[in-house]
Amino acid sequence: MTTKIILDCDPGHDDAIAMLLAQGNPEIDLLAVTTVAGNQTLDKVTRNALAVADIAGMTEVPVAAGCDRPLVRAPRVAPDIHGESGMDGPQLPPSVREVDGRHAVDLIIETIMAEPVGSVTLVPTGALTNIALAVRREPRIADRVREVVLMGGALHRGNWSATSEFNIIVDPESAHIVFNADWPVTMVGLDATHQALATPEVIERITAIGNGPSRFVVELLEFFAKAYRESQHFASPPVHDPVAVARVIDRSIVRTVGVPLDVELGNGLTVGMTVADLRAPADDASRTHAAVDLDQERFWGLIVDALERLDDRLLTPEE
Ligand code: PIR
Ligand code: CA
Repeated sequence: MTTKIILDCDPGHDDAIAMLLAQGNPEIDLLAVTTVAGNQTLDKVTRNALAVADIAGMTEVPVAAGCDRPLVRAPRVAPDIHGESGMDGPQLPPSVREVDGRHAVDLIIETIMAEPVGSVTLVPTGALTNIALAVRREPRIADRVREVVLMGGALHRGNWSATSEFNIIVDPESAHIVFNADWPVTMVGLDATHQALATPEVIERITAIGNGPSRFVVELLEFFAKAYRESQHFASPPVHDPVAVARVIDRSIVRTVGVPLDVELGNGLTVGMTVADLRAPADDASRTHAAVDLDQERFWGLIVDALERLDDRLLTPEE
């Protein structure tokens, strides 16, 4: 059984790897890639998404651009981590692909409404602006989506402020809408993604694959490692976004707890914090779940497997 997903992203080094995992894994049916301003401006992340779509051989997958700024707050980008292009490191030729003519919000709604109820999983790996607008514009998608499995938030610490993670703090109002809409939400936050470290051993394993997609990933990881060393005091960089995709492929790779979750919208110290109410016992039937642990060995196994398969696909001539 494959799972249909829409990947809403802001590539972004780790978003690019999430795209490759989604395209290369046989259990994922990638219906669309949509982009949102975050790591860099909308134009830049959309250009990057198209380039990654080329590398992944996504001939059938539409790539549509969405919102170019958060709902309420001023836009902000992360050049210290992702560079001026949003995906610094690899030298990429401009994509020959065209961006889809539809706005990402429309494409998300159309896609969900056209698929059977309960069949589409939304996987946002950037700010939640497109997803929030989609559920406001067409509230019926809340009942139709199987679940929202998002990279964002954290239970114990932030990365953009002491308490808050980048994807949430960039557009907390959108995050608030998404966390409080009546659909299941799994928050794959820093508690899990900070375990997805691209150590030298991991980079060696990916290098050993020796195909085009793997060389691209190694170049991404080399830039990302340097940025994370210099600006975040990390010995190896955490590869956040593919952890959300991995959770969709195999739930048991990411351990979660079922707890109430909400988003702080005040303008004080904790703006953009994802607040878990840990007073009640964890409940598997909770509408909201937070990731707490990652099976690192199986996670990297999925990445390696997907990169190997992508090469096969590129070698298969199209009829
Ligand atoms: C990663 C990101 C932003 C800032 C830093 N320091 C690191 C991006 C990633 O693409 C990921 O989706 C999320 N935001 C992690 O906070
Ligand atoms: Ca991202």
